[in-house]
Amino acid sequence: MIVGAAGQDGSYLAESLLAQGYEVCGVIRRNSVAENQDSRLGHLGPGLITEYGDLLDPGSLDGLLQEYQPQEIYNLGAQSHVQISFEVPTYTVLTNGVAVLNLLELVRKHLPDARLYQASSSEMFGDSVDGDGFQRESTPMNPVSPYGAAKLLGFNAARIYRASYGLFVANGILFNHESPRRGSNFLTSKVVKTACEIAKGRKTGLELGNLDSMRDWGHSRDYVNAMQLILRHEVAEDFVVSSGATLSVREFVQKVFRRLDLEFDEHVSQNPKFMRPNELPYLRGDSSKARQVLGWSPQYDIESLIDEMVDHWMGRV
Ligand code: F7E
Repeated sequence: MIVGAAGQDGSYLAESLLAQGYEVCGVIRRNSVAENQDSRLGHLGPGLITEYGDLLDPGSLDGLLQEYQPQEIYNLGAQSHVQISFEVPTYTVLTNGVAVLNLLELVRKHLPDARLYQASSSEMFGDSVDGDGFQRESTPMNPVSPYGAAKLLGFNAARIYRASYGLFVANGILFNHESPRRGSNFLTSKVVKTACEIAKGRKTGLELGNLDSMRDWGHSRDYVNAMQLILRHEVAEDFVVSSGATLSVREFVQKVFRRLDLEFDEHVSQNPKFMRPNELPYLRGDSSKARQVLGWSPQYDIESLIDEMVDHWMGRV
């Protein structure tokens, strides 16, 4: 069962599990535009069972857990946009934090032998970084956004239920991961989509917020593979999943613009509208534990990620 199946990661995960012969139930939220509801899932055909459910409606999940009795549950549902979490903080904390507790309670009561993967995030580290410039499983967490604080509640709830009740609950602490399926209000998709529009003469400018923050970007396809390894590992543990490289927003934009023969200074400007009340300045993950213990390694680097996103958006805009 994938809670949040219609998202970027949910769709890649469903695809991968179906290809391995799993029976997959994807839990999706009702969207007023029906076409948007399964726009990332349509290509999977009838093999994927989809059901309406909502993390804020524990009764809906209760019914689905009892009906399907899943052996593996991936909780990928969230309000996933950090800037928007400053605008809807209560909603974000309820969805990304309190709802995880509700889900854990349901699993404890009805499916204590099931395995649960909880989508935790590098945003939980906030402004905390080890002396060598990396964040890893042992790095203290000091979130700087409602999103990060809410994810930290979910993360801690998972650890508490694992320690207190012996449930198999594992956290993946995933750093930024992107793809052609990334929503276009996240940095990478916004940059690539707009750069393609500029290259085709349909737009002239790209307005962004903070250009100096540093991120560790990988590909969603690689990261959903890590999720599966985490869930199938013999013991429930927490793992950082990251590329290990870091790049500023400015450097990311420059790479995309070079790929399309565009000049950064001619097109890019800053607009306070896209600045956050507080910014997480620097992320670089040390995923040695996942690489050594799980044998995980990413297939994509930043260049092949950008190539795939540019090819996608050049075909779309
Ligand atoms: O921003 C800066 C922005 O919104 C990346 C989510 O998946 O990863 C993601 O969170 C950086 C930030 O991702 C714009 O200030 C500049 O420094 O793509 P983003 P995020 O906030 O890092 C973590 C790991 C998650 O868990 C989250 O769910 O880019 N930035 N100008 C901008 N960002 C956006 N969105 N739009 C701009 O115009």
